[in-house]
Amino acid sequence: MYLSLGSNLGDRQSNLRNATGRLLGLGDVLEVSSLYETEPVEVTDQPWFLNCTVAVRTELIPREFLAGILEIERSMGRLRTQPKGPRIIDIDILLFGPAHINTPTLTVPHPAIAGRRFVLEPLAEIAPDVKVPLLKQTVRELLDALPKGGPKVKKIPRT
Ligand code: PH2
Ligand code: MG
Ligand code: MG
Repeated sequence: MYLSLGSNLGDRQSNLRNATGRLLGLGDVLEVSSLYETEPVEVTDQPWFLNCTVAVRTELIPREFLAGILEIERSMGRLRTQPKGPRIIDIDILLFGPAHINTPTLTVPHPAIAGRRFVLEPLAEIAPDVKVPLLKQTVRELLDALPKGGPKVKKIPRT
């Protein structure tokens, strides 16, 4: 299963590292992408984000896993003020194996995956050949299909 993590408040890098550590309480963290400095999309009047993606193996079912990530967000002090606005930490489920999920609280594959370079670039680093259910394209194909010149995404070299 693949997650997107984002932060644009406080020490963004520590927030991503902290959240990744806490995910160990929900399953095995198999892989973490590089960090990417990304221009905000949708709500553009907010600080730039750091984003990354994470591969996790879990025995939890999606509803339990979602409860776990919401609890991580809450325990890290996330306040829900403005939708899509600034946040200490956001953890989104992108893909959950081959599952299609459509409930009022969870949609998988993530409905915005195909349009977001800040998701597809870090995901292509760890899972380029994974097929996205419903869209029937791989992550690499979706990334290659994005228009050039959209919101900026800059990979931060690992040190
Ligand atoms: N998350 C959003 C809205 N806009 N922009 C970037 N660059 N990165 C994000 O993680 C992000 C965003 C809503 O979750
Ligand atoms: Mg999000
Ligand atoms: Mg979210």
